[in-house]
Order: sequence, then C-alpha cells, then structure tokens
Amino acid sequence: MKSLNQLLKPPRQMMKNPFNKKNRAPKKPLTVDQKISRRNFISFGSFVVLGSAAFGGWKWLYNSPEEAKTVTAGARAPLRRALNQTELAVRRIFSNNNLVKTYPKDRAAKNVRHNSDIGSEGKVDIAAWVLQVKKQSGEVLKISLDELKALPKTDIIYDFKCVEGWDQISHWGGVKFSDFINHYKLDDQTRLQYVGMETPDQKYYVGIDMPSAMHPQTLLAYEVNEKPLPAKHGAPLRLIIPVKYGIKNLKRIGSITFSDNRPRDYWAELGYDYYSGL
Ligand SMILES: Nc1nc2c(c(=O)[nH]1)N[C@H]1C(S)=C(S)[C@@H](COP(=O)(O)O)O[C@H]1N2
Ligand SMILES: [Mo]
Repeated sequence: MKSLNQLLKPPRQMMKNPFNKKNRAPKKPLTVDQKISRRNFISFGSFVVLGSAAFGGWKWLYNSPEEAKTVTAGARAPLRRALNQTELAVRRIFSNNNLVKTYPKDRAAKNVRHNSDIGSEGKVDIAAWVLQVKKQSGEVLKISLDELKALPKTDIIYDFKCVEGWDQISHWGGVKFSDFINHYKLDDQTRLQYVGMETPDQKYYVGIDMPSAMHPQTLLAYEVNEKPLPAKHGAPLRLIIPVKYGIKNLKRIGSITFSDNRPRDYWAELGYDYYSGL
C-alpha cells in the first residue's frame, strides 16, 4: 500500500526543471545562413554599443572644464585628476633601491647631444656664479663651485632620455644631491615634498618630488666626459636626474628651493607631465 507522502508526490515528469538545457525540447539546428546573420548581429551590436560608449566618454571629457592653471596646465580637469592619481600610484611603487642601468666608460658618447638652452644661453661668468640654496625658513646659503667640487665626487654613465624621442649613453660627474644635502645639513628640508630649481635668470625652472631628488643616482653635475661642463651642457652646474626625462635635467642651476607645494615647472605649465618619470 502507498504511503500518504508517496500519494502527494507529483509524478516524475512534472518535476523536470524547464531551465535545465537537457530538459528542453530539442531545437532544429541553425542553418549556415542563420548562423552568419546571428554572428553579424552580435558583432555589429557590440560595435554600436562599445563605439557609443567610447564616443560618449570622449564627448564627456571634451566638454569637461579645463583644469585651473596652476603649476600644470592644458588638460581637461578629469584627465588631470586621472594623471595625478596615476602619478601617486607610480610614486607608491617607486623606490630608491631601483637603480637606473649604468654602462662602462667606453660606451659613453664622445659627442654629447645638445638640446634647448632656455635660461642657459651663451656663456656664463663662472667666477661670479654662486648657487643659492633657499631654506623654507628664509635663510639663504650661497655656495661656490669650488666648495661643491671639494665634496665627494660621483660619476654616472647611463642612457639619457629626451621626451622628443632621442636617447644617448653619456657620462656625467658631480656631487650626489643626497651628499650635498647631508654636507650642508639640509636634512630637515628633505621632509618637505618638493625641490625646485631655477636658472639664474629664472627663465627655465623645474619641480622635482623629494624621493627622486634624493635618489642615489641624482647628481649636481659639473663635468661631462670628465671635463668641466661647457656652456651648452649647463656650465657651471646642472642637474643630472637619471630617473627623469631630459626636461627635468635643468642646465645652469642658479637656485634651489624646498616646499610642500609643487614648485613651478617650465614644461608642466605648457601641458607636459609634471612627474616626467621613467
Ligand atoms: N636651462 C635649461 N635646461 C634644460 C633645457 C633648457 O632648455 N634650458 N632643456 C632640457 C631638455 S628638454 C633636455 S633634453 C636636456 C638636454 O641637455 P643637453 O643639451 O646637455 O643634451 O636639457 C634640459 N635642461
Ligand atoms: Mo628634452
């Protein structure tokens, strides 16, 4: 005799899950034509959807307001926000332990390429030149070339890269920026976020984030190929910062400042990336 439970159970067929593919009535296989038109529909459909999304995104960015001109300029505000976020992400993974590749002396170019000379045109009166170091307190140190040459010297042979698309292995010598900081007891200044450098006439200027300035390969250079810098390479003192593109390697340094705000930067004002790291 059947139990009450068994009687209440619906017959087996009725329990089949209609959402299970196996339980569906077999479909007629698609003809080749049907398959083709279905694929056309899918690819054209995705083209329309993705294309509209891309166009919409571009329109949105195009119609967004421009960033307020400060130390950077020339980008739409949302794009600049994205660039700044990317910079922070890159800076979080940047480490002073990552050294730029160096080369043996015989790989260094004998004829070192020469690029633009904004703020470093013509000859400079080296005897009259002094490096001005402006502390945030307002105190100004005036340092001569001989004083810098008396500090430990460091050489570097590396691939110098210009944003305009050329690069060249070249040999530079001078004092490590971090040695210079230690010698002049500027450690408290390195707690600030940026270093600013300008030519004596203030026509060319760069801003450098502190970790890049303090990187062990960053030099205040006074030599190229073991000879005093000629005017065209930034006599008497230039910045050599291998973790950055050429634009940040300011020639003929006149002053150095320290700040928590980004110092003004010649190419960033014209729309180039402020960080310009490699
Ligand atoms: N004062 C000054 N420094 C400058 C520049 C400049 O125009 N003026 N140009 C920069 C750029 S774009 C590059 S690529 C390098 C080139 O240095 P070089 O002429 O020694 O090759 O210097 C950088 N420093
Ligand atoms: Mo450059």
